[in-house]
Amino acid sequence: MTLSHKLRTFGTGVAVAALTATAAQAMELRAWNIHVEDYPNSIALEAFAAEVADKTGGEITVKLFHNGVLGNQPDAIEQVRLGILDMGQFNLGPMGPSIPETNVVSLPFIFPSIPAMYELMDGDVGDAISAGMEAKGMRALAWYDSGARSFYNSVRPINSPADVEGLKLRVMSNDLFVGMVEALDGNATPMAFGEVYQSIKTGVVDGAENNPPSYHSVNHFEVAKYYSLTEHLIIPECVCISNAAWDGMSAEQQDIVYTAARNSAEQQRELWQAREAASMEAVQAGGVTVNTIDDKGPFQDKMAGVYDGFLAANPDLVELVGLIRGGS
Ligand code: GTR
Repeated sequence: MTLSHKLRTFGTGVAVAALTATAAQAMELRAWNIHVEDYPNSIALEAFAAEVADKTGGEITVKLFHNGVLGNQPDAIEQVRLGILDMGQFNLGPMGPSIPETNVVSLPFIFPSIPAMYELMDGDVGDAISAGMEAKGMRALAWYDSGARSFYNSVRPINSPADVEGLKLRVMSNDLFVGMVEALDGNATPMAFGEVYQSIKTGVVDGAENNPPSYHSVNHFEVAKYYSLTEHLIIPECVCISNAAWDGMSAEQQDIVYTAARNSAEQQRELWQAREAASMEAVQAGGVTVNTIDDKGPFQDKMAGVYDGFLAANPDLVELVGLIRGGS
């Protein structure tokens, strides 16, 4: 019997009791994932699901929906917050509009390196961000790596901020990224990930920005042949669960789910390193021109206004930003 059937049949009071009883016996967690099935994140999520099913003796199962089939990321984030969806493997970038604490990792060049990001996210900074999420309906169980994002486009290589001028670039849905591109005198278009390939191909935008595995996995490299290693954003990702699903579990089940997510993050981080290298090779074999940028200083200097605006608008996040910047 489905929950809605129960609600119709018994009325709310009895239905809640029935749901609780069912939850203690068997719970299926529906989980959103944007990536293709052989992506490091997807493989790690499969391992997470297997561990949860195994350790709970089948009491909890995780049904994974890869390839973004359950909708775009901003919508999925809202659905997990509301408990309509149980879980999601989210990038923190599109979370900023609804969960302000997550925005600190969307500030350009905020983490000095990937190892520093790991250390901070596995410590106080990650805890503070997860607390912000909890207040808005979900929590982070573990942090996945998403490398560094760089610009790519179909027009020219980017070596200095002046090369960005006039380029139409897709960004994830968050005003911070619009501000970032505008600070470089480019034109920013927020857009869902799934629309980017066609948009570059048809010239709606000239390019976008992403890490090598995503640039490669959904074939953006075929239509935007200049990949310039600006590495302007290091945005971690979460394995997130709705408060509703979390609160419906026993303490023992929560422990199993948490541990499985942490274990999957260890695997994801290892797979990520290998995938990044493989993607860089594959896109170059596919005709992409990659250029490195020895001095990122001119790009960083242009971001002063983005920081000033953010800190002025979010005085309560000044300390968290300071924790990251001083914490390496
Ligand atoms: C990827 C990230 C996705 C999504 C995508 C995008 O790197 O893993 O969750 O945020 O970028 O650009 O929309």
